[in-house]
Amino acid sequence: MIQKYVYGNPIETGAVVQEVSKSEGSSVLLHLSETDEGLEFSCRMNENDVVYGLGEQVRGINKRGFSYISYAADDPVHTENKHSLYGGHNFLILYRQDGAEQTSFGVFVDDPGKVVFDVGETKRDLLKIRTGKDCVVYVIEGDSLKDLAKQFRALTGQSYIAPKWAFGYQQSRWGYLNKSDVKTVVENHRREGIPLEAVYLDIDYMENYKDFTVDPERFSDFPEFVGEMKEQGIHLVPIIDAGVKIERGYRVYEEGVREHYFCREENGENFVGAVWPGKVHFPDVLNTKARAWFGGKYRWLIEQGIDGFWNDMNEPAIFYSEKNLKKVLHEISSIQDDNLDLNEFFHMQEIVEGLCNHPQDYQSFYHDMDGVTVCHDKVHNLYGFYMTRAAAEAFEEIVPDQRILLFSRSSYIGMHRYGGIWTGDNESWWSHLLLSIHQMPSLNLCGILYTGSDLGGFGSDVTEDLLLRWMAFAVFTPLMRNHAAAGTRMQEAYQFDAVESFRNLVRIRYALLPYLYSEYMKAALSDEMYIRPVSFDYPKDRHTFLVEDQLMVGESIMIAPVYTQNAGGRYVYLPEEMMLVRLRSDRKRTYQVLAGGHHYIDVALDEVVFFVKKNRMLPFAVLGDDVKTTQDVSPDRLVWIGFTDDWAEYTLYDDDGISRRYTPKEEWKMIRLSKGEMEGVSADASIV
Ligand code: MIG
Repeated sequence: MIQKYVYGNPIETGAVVQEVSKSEGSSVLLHLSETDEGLEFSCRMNENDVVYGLGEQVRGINKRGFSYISYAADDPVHTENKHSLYGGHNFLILYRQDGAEQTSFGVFVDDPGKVVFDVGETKRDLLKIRTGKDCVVYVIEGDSLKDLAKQFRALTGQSYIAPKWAFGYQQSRWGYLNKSDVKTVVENHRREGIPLEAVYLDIDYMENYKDFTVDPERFSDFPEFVGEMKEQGIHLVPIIDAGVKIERGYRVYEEGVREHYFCREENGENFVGAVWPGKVHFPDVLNTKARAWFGGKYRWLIEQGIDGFWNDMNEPAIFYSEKNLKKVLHEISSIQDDNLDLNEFFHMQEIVEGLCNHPQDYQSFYHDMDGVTVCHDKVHNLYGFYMTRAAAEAFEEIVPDQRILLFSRSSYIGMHRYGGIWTGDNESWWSHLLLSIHQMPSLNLCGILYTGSDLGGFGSDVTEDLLLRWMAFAVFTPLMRNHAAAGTRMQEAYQFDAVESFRNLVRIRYALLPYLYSEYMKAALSDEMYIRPVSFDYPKDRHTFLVEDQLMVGESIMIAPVYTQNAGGRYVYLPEEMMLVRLRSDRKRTYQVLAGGHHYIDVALDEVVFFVKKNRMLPFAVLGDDVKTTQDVSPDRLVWIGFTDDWAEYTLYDDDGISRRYTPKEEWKMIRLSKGEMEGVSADASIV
């Protein structure tokens, strides 16, 4: 059951697709009070209450004990003291394990401005949500965690479906400067027998960082190059940045100015910020016409054979605004001849550093939301969503029956209908591998299924062992992309001594593809979660609510990644008897039945392990020696891995992977096998 409460005069955000009639008053589950700045919703939390959700954020799966602020931030240092990352995902579930006085519920705050979730940071037993004066609050009640998640998804719409090739292994780096760099990456993967599906083009492919241009020298004869890559099974995925370079004669800029498609200041002049291209204007993607115009620009690249994009810098990130820079430079020049004391020195340092993503800049420009002028600050979290929506809506016109890969850095609830996200500029830190493990279920709960982190870490130098562990985890995340920042250690799999281990890890991903793709598609088409906290499947087991580093992936398996350096394995909690699957490679598989409870599992650096639930099974592809892409994974050559002492069933989903005709449910293939027909250990075998 969903209740909708409307406060003030809220902006239509497009987050919700289901009609819900308005309820009077306020929810009895949340105590409402008004402050000078806005509204405050609060609720007491019992000792054992668990809070899930909030999407892309720092800290754990259970969000208790910290404050999270939805205000999209271009902040590349994702440490646990931060309150905001790139998204605004204002949905959480408060799950009550005991105490029948109130039920569990979900709450979605539809307010695209700043929203604060104090989940027991200030007071341990108090949840406080602070919003603006104008917002819509949806309160969802239901029978179970899965049911609450599903109702929320019905409210906000079906998750984006990527082409099947985007479930293959992908390589990226900021700093592939020309065609020859890209070719080298492809050649090395092919030479080493590491499957590869896509190479990303970061900002270096453009001419002076201008959107919808390709550098004519470094990437000459671009359509031919795209075609040549495609012949080798490689998709090129260019980046699109939010800011449009101010440059006379540059078509996108000139059209935008002429048609008034850019965000404006109060005095009507186009707002000027600076990002990679230098000074830019920001397309007003919240305006229907401007959005159609900007989205239409992607056509130029699609016509050259491009079928995937990543949208960056769309918080939007602003290195500095023209206005603020003037002010700061003026202030600095005025103290030029002074004998600065330390306070003055630190002040100077602060104002220079503060130029980046300055709150005042976000308050100083405006959108024309189809006739209504709205200050950016009030709708800040919508920008990345609407930039991505611009592209997705255009794709429907340009290639109505073809799936295009699309994901964004910034996002808001509702964007999951148009594309996925990647989790931005993490670091080559072990703690960020764990952070990624935490973020996946939280994002899935918010509808964002197509997602993953920069494997190996974006900033800093990766080490071989970290990349191995990271990839062993990412075998299970829909987006499996190795990406790194310019200036860091080269981190393609073939750069390391353990190249054979990397090959095995990627091949394991391809062997699991029939399962992973099937589970992704079923989750997307049925409004379910592809990756979940363990408690979602075992809510009666109190222990599972304490598990912060194991995840359910699809309907059949649980994973327990190793994320600690020099650990030769880890402790795992099994909520029931399960079958441990150990993959040395896609061909070396061993099985072992483990009793419910705590176990220590050895996991070598080059192994993937997972656990099959009782009476479940999964398809596993038999790969040829030379698998290059997802095209080489044959749906007809499967073995079934299962754990049962009798029989098991599995609904196998498959389709052409590229059209938007998703096989109707009646045709989903139900497969029923007895234990003799599958690989594994019978559940009545001896238990360890
Ligand atoms: O200011 O395009 O998160 O993935 O490589 C940095 C360069 C801009 C940030 C993205 C990152 C990308 C980088 N971009």
